[in-house]
Amino acid sequence: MTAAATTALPLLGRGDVPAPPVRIVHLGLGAFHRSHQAWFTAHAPDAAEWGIASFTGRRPDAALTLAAQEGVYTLVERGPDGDRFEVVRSIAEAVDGADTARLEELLAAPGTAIVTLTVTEAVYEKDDDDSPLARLCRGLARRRAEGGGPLAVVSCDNVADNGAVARDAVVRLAERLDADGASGAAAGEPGLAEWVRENVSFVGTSVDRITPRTTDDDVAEVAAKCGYRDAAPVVAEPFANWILAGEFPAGRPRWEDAGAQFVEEIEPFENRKLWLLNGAHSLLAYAGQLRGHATVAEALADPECRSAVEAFWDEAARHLTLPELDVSAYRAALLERFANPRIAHYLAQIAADGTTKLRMRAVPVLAAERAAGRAGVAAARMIAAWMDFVSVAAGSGRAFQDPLREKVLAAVELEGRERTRALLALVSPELAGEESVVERVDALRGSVAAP
Ligand code: CS2
Repeated sequence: MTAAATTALPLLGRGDVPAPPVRIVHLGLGAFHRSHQAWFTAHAPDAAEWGIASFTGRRPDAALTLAAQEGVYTLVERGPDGDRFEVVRSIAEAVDGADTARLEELLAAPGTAIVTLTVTEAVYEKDDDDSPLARLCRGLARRRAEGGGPLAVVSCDNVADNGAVARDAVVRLAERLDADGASGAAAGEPGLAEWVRENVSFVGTSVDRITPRTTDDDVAEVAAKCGYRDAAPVVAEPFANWILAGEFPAGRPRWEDAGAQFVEEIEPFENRKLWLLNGAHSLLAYAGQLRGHATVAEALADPECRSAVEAFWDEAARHLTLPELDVSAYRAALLERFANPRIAHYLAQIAADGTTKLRMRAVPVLAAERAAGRAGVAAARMIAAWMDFVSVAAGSGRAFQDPLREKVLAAVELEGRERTRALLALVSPELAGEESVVERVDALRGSVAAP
């Protein structure tokens, strides 16, 4: 379809159907939020009662584009044999994250029952006043002051123990506001931190849906196949999974009827996802790029990368013992998902923020193997591949993103085992303190070489 023909098409919007009332506030309006939480909410039988106000984090323009089409967008479900198109209407408002007045107003509103988060792994470690979590805290201060009542915060980031990590980060920021006299609590009154401990439930989750970046071709395909203009479609694999544990004191959509699973204990499920899926992703991102591959599917087709992944899965599986985890079926499904030839999931995208990601994906498996009296060679190989990758990237001047980028660059300047030790300390200070681990990782440097 020509550009002129596309421009002549009607823009996607809500038509006569009103937006659902806002009861969920989301921080981190990106593609994954739209293929996952917004999609599950749209599929709940009570979707008409649960609208989402979604605030951008890093890309304000994403809110403008989506707001122009009244929050409505197309989900392109990309299976190995073709695409399915679906219009998702659960986002009632798409808002620029800089609009903190609207955020605070909605967080204080008694009708708001849930805050969901996709703010990226690294944000939970940030203490600056402008982080999304600091903005959340200021909104919660207003909710406390105005008597908006309890609510649930649901972290949907790939962080181990994400519920507790979110709670610790929010309480820490609330204590800071209390100490600065900025939380609105009068002297002698319980402060914001105490209010958060008593009124905010932090729900832990494991989230899963592979969602590569939308391309111009995807936008053109939607115009050609759907007969309307959508400047912000999202592409995702058919598979979607959401496992949650925790309380919702002000209610929630019936996500279980949309396929979500509620469990008592999230940790085993979280570990399965973080180690098997995300662990394999990180291993492929570093080893695969060193071997010249660009996408997950390409890297997995390389026997050397594939066997490194299988070896890592064997190690991780020894610590995933709950029968309902059904690790062999999960592994088989992952191989199929990763091999989907129609999804171009770029390794360069997955390689970002290595120090934070490896802490969740490789370190726990290595530590568990050592506790069981074994070396954890496959997990150590993943860390070594990251070291090789950042060394090559730094040497070639190629950009790479990491919250500890300056420290990574300084460590790369060192020589031999000292370099390995310094890099390992950025991923795990504990492991870097064990000489046998440093030696093991050092010996594995260069082991996934270019073909
Ligand atoms: C990936 C994840 O970029 C990454 O680090 O491992 O985004 C992954 O695709 C999702 O967690 C899949 O659910």
